[in-house]
Amino acid sequence: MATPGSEAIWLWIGTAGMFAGTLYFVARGWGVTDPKQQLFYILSIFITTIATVSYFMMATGFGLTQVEVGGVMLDIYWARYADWMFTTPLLLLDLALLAGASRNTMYTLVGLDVLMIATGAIAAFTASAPIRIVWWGVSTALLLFLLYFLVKALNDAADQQTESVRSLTTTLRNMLIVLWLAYPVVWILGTEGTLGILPLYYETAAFMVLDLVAKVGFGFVLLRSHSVLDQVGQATPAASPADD
Ligand SMILES: *C/C=C(C)/C=C/C=C(C)/C=C/C1=C(C)CCCC1(C)C
Repeated sequence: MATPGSEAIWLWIGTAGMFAGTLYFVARGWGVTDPKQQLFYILSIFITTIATVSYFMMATGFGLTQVEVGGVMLDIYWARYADWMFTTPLLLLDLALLAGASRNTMYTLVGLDVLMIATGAIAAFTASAPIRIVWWGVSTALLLFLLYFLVKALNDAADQQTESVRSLTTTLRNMLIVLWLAYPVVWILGTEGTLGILPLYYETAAFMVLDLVAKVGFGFVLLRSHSVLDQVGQATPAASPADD
């Protein structure tokens, strides 16, 4: 167990933000009785709860360790990877359920995602700087393939959706693509990349903002309209005129 430096401020803000998001989702979902809508609340609440625990662990130093790379000690917040291992599959599940994607699509997305986070964690714990970059490349390639597959799978599922569900799916999909692509960039520029471009203080702030928008912001947009969530899986025949 190590002690966080000045970057702890961002970890405390992250803890507070994730906790506030959790409370908001719990309060908003309290009276919801429709099982289909409840599932989106359950997923969103678990996502921010896991992140609250992870941020608290990091802020208090439990989630921090040191890895020696080329004689230099790097501060590595390992709790991020434990968090992402669970929260990123849940985020993908949120989107796949909204889109009405098939079970096989969900398994494929979750499988690629778990591999991406696992190889990213290996990168963070590798002692050789060049090998770290190789693992980063493997993880980033998996992310690119995952995003390609996501776009294709959601397009394929589009004709099973009503217009408003499709539009919400597209908004969330675009949010996810832009936000998720920023993670490998922050990582390689930050402490983990060993290039020394982005100091830990700024890297921690960047991950905190990304995490809050990708979890609380994403959940906020997803749960904004109950009437849209009500239409999940209820495409009208008129929505697919090309089918005759
Ligand atoms: C709420 C947390 C989210 C949405 C986290 C997403 C994280 C990623 C997309 C991380 C990707 C990474 C790579 C593609 C390369 C290596 C390092 C990672 C793990 C930062």
